[in-house]
Amino acid sequence: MAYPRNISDIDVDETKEWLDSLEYVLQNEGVERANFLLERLSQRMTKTGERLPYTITTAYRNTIPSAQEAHMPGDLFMERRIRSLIRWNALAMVVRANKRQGDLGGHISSFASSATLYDVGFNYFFRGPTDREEESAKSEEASSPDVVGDLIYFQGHAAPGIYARSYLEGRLDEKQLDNFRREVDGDGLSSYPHPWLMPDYWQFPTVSMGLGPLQAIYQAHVMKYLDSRGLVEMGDRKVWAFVGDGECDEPESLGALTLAGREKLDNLIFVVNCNLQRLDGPVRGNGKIIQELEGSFRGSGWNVIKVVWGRLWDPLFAQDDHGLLQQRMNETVDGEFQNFKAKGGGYVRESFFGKDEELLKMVENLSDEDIYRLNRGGHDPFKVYAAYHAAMHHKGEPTVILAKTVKGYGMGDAGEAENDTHQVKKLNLDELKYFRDRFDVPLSDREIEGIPYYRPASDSPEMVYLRNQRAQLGGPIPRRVMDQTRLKVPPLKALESQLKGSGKRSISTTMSFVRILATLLRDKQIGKRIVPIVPDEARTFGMEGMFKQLGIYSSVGQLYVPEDSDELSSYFESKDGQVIEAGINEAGAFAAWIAAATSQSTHRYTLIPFYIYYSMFGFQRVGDLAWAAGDLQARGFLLGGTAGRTTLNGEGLQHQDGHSHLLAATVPNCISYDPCYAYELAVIVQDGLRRMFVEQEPIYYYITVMNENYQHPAMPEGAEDGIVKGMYKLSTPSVAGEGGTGKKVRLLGSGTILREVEAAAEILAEHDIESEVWSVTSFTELAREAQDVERWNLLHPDEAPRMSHVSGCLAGGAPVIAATDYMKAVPEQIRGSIDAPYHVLGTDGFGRSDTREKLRHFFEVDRNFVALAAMHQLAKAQVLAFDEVKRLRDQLGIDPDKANPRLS
Ligand SMILES: Cc1ncc(C[n+]2csc(CCOP(=O)(O)OP(=O)(O)O)c2C)c(N)n1
Ligand SMILES: [Mg+2]
Repeated sequence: MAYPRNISDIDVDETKEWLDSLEYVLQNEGVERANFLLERLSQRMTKTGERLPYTITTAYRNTIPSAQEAHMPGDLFMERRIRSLIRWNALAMVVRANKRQGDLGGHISSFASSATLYDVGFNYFFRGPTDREEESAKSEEASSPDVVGDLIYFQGHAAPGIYARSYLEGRLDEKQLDNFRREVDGDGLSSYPHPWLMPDYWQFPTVSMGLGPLQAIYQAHVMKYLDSRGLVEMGDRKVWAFVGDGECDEPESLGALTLAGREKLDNLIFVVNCNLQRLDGPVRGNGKIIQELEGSFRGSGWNVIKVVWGRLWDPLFAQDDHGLLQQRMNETVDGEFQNFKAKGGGYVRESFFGKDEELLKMVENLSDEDIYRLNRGGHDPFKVYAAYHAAMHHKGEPTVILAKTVKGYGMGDAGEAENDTHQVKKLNLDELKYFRDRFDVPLSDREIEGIPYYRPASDSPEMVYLRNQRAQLGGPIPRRVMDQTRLKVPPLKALESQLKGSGKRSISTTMSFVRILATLLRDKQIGKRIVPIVPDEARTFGMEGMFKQLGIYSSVGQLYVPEDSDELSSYFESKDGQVIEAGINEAGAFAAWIAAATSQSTHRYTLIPFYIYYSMFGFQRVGDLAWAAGDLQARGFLLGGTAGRTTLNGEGLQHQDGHSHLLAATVPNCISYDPCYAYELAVIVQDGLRRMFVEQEPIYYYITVMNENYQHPAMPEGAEDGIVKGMYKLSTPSVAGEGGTGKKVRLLGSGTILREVEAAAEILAEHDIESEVWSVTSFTELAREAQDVERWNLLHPDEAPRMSHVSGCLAGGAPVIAATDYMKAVPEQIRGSIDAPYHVLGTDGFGRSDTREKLRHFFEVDRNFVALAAMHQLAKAQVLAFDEVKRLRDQLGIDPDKANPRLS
């Protein structure tokens, strides 16, 4: 129901009586009692079966009454001067970049609207990480909250403003500013917040809209988790997320609000910059974004602080005895509010106040200019300070500040509140002069022509003030500091049980993974750092035993006796639970994984997260988060469970994953493996621990694990190196005849399809064909290394060429056949490195439910197809006759007119 409902007052006296009663209670018994009465009234009302007569939103005004605002202690004028310089330098940076260097882009109007929102935070609230070396050295123990500071998600398009402040602070120089968006040569500033490109500066990539708010919520959640488990004390640290109002249309932005409300994340503060505009035009021209967001956030259990109006409006509201001004505010849609800032004070007088004689009278003593200057809350440092102050001290709920601003504030004709302001990157001289005058930037007409940066002398009052404010808050931000402590990770022999084979027992690699995880969890050095994360899928992977053993994290523990309390592995929630059960929420689980996988920089305390999920609902579903994880230099393990198009046999088209390895390969620092045997998995996990947590490589791991049960052999001696490089040779079946038959093929297999390849070797042996069988644990890693080698050879033509691992393994001319449970494009990646005929079998096409045997035949990756492909290659190489291939085809019952799985 829209607010306000359009009902007229049919009994003014009765209304007055009710209101007087409320007023009496408020004055004599206080807000709590008034609230109690209202709640009783509303309870009574619901008995009628009617919807409640009031809505979840409040009137279109500031939540904090002006009399209750905390007072900003600093020097307003000084801060305005500093802010104006930041505004100017941010603008100059973008305009210069586009004037001197062609169309490198950049944004002016976003930061123009949020400068005050950031400034008040920088001056009074955002605590920076301290630089105490001894503190980070102590990181075996929990680091203390004053060391690590607050975590701030800056809106991506506001980056120029953040750089401009760092410039004033002396952290960046003019050359760096001039190299904004020139990232290739190393000393430039990245277009947006990217820790990969500026690892000592940016903490969080936010420019893919929606990912910032989602990650911030899980960041706050994981912060509480760490505190609750006694690993990192939270203190009053905060996570701040600056979000665009247009950005709130992303499902990811609002999708996790209820988690924040439910978990009472009072360490989380959202600031939504409600400049009413997005890229193309108004966010809600026909409605009111602030009201809409208020409803969503309140409904999700958030403390909502609206900062709609600046203090210049206060006297007008004070005169609004009949609520007319409020009524006018409530009924005006955002499209009109935008007009008011684009078209000037005269227009506002006429079309806003002009609706009513009484309203017109209110502003009769104000000039059009005065009316235009009636400021919005997000541009008033006092109002913003009061809101931040209230948010900082609010307990038991996360807070959102809905701050109303003007997009392109101060840009005048260059784009202030105009629909195309988002794209403005160039200003003409008159527009620059307007901006300079608007903010009193001390540059002459002549000077301004060169659009210079402006930084007062280091000992000027402005610079001293600026530095002092930050010094009191622990130093400059943004700043990313890594804990470089190398962990002591268990050696491979700790995973002995997985190395020696499963004997007669058939197990899946998922089971093997669960055992590896259990071993690591028991490890004295790293056990407590491990964070198992599941999206309502623990039972799928046989991990329910961990519920009781480790506990599922819940901020309130367990308020009920679980239904299965008498069972060994009952559902056990606890305040210090180690497992993060994210519910059916892959994006949220991934965001929790990211928060844990970056704790080395956000908490200076290393966590080792393992997130296990249905592989189909991984990269394909949350691929952009996986990309952000790369940028973030996240360290941890992703386990794609029930993996493989034909290995997950009974779930069908939307579950069977044949492409996650392709998608994983698109993230440059994601290392992916598709192991078949338990010992391979053990080697890969142990090597991953070493690379990420001892060698500190900025990589993360994606490993597919499967639910097919089979016997696992013991690790062949010396296989470790090949396993991590991506391929190694398994034993070769013997073939009749001294010195072989001269008919030889090389067979490559990965995942469980390796077992089909091994079986194919047996079929081929029956036809006197000798096979070398190779287990390929990662086509992607092989291809990457081969490309790197090729590149090195290209750049060093005068030196002895290097050879890639894959080329070394597959030297010689015998045909090579590769089979995988993934798309053909996965093994195709190494074609260029093979100097022999190469045939690839893969599972292109939509999955479907059936038995594994049927599916492998359908997708043409079973032992028969491997054998057929091998023989066909030998025929092409004139080693045997095509007739023999046809005979084998018929003997194996392969229908030549079989449907093409890619298209059927
Ligand atoms: C996922 C995604 N989609 C689209 C964009 C392109 N984009 C960049 S800024 C922008 C408009 C932003 O509007 P808003 O969130 O209101 O921020 P403002 O600049 O108004 O503060 C768009 C569509 C993006 N960066 N990310
Ligand atoms: Mg906006």
